[in-house]
Amino acid sequence: MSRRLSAIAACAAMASFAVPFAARAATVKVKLEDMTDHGVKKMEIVATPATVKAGPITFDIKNYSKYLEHEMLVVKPEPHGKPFPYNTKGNQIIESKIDKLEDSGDLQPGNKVVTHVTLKPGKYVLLCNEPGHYKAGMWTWLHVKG
Ligand SMILES: [Cu+2]
Repeated sequence: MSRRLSAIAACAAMASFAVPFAARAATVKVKLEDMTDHGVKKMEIVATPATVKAGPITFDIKNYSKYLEHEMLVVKPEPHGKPFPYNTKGNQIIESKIDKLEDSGDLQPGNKVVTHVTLKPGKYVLLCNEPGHYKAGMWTWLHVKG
């Protein structure tokens, strides 16, 4: 990077710090749901909005299931579109082998939790790793823009 460009970059970085926290923070509502909930056809994670600005992000998570435990993990996708390492016997992604940035912990039916994560620009996967849930389709993309 040239000296002039790095000076501009430094100014841009300072400018972004000058923006009040409240103006930058985004909230994503996350619904964890499945067939036990009224009118829901399959296990799913619904994130609203699915695109947010980089920086501090609040996840407002609720498990809408009537009977099942769910969770929300924020994960960096594997490089080159590779699948997540998977334990077929346990029917789960191997969490020690993935780039996990946040874990809501197990949420009982009807329970809620709020978590805060600071994310850089990129594509992330929100998923539930209760046994069988990821394979059943309980995941979605989160796009974080710079
Ligand atoms: Cu689940």
